[in-house]
Amino acid sequence: MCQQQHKLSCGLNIRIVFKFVLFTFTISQNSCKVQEGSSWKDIIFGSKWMPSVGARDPRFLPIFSVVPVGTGTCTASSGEQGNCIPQKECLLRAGIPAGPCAGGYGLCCVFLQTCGGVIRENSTYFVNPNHPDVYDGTGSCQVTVQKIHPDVCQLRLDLDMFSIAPPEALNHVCNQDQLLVSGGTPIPTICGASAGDHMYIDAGLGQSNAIVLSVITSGTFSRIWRIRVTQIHCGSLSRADQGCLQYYTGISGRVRSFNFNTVTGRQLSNQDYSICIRAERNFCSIQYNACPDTENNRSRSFTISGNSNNPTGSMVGGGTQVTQNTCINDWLLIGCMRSVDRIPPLAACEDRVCGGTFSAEVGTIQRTVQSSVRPFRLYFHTDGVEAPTDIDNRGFCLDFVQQPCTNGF
Ligand SMILES: [Ca+2]
Repeated sequence: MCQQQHKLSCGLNIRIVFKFVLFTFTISQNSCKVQEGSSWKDIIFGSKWMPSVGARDPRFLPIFSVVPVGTGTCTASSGEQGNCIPQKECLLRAGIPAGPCAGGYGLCCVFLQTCGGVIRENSTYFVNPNHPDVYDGTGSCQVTVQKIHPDVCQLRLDLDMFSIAPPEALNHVCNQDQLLVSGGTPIPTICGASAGDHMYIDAGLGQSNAIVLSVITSGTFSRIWRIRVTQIHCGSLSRADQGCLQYYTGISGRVRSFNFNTVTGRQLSNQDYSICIRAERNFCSIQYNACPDTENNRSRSFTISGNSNNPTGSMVGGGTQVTQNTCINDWLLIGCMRSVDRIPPLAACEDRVCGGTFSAEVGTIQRTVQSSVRPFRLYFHTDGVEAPTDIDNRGFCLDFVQQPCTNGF
C-alpha cells in the first residue's frame, strides 16, 4: 500500500532514493508503513532531509543525473580498467579509488582480488600477493568468481601481466608453477610468461557455477600476475564461439602459443585447444605467416617439433606411423591449408603442420599459408614429451590476414 501511495510522487527521484538506500542499507517495509501518509522524502531520510524536488542541493544533482552507475568504464593511471561510479559506492563495494572520471563527477573504481578473495564485480583483477611487487612464495593462490548475473555465460581472462615459473627444460611440463581454472570447461595448464594473452572460460548456465582461478607456485621465482576477469552475458556480441579458448575479431591480427618467446620461451606440453578467428563480413579465407623474428639468425617463430637449435624443415600431415615428415606428437591444425606463395600451386591441401618451418608442404622454405575452411580455427596439440628428439622449441607465432571473397578461394 505504501508503495502504491508513493509511486507517482517519487517519479524521477526513484533513482536517487535507491542510491541512498545502498548507502544506508536499510529502508524496511515497517518504517514505510509507520510513515504512511508522510511525503516520500520523509520516509526515506526523515524530516531533517531538507531538499525537495524543486530545491535539491545542486552539489548532488550532476552525479546522479550524469554518471551511469555500473556501466561506464575508465582507465586508472596504473593501467587497470575501472568502473566509473560515485566515490561512496566504490568504497562500499570495496573498490580502490583511482582518480576522477566522467568529468570529475565519478570516481574510477578498480577492483582487485588476491588469494582467498571472491570476485563479485565485473572487470575485477586477480593479482599476486604484494602486487604490484613480485611474489616468490609457495602455495596455492585462489580466487572464486561469482557470476554478477545468472545470464553470464563466459569469462574472459586477460593476462595483463603474467610471469610465473617456466616449464622445466627437458619436456616443457609446467611442474613448478601453474595457472589452473576449475568449475568451467577444461583449459590447458599454462606457466611461464604470457602477458598479453587471453582465454575464454565457459561459465555454464545459471547462477550456481562458481569458477575458481588458481595460481599454484613452488620454489623461488619472482612472479607477477594481473589477470582481468570480464564476465560476458550470453547474448553479448563479445561472446566467443563455443569451444574457443582464444577468440579474435578483426581482419588481421596475431595468434601465438602460451609462453611464446623467440629467445626464452618454451613450447608448453600437454596443450589441446582451439583458437578461433571470426570470419568478418565479405571475407572468405585467411592467410597465415610466421611472425617476424628479429632476435634469431634463423626464425624460431614457428618451432613445434624437432631440434630448433638446428635448421629444421616443415612437416605436414598426420596418421599413425611415425615417419620423418609427419606430425604425430605435436602439431598445429589448420583446415585444408595450402602454401599460396609458390608456383605452381599444389592441388592437395594439408591439415597438420609441425617441425621448425611454417609452410603447408614439407620443406625448408617458410611460406604464406592460406585456408578457406570456415569457421577460421587453429587447433593446437602437444603431448607430454619433448626429449630426446624435440629440443628448445618455442611454439608458434602467426600473423593472420583475412582475404576477401573475390580472391579465388
Ligand atoms: Ca611434445
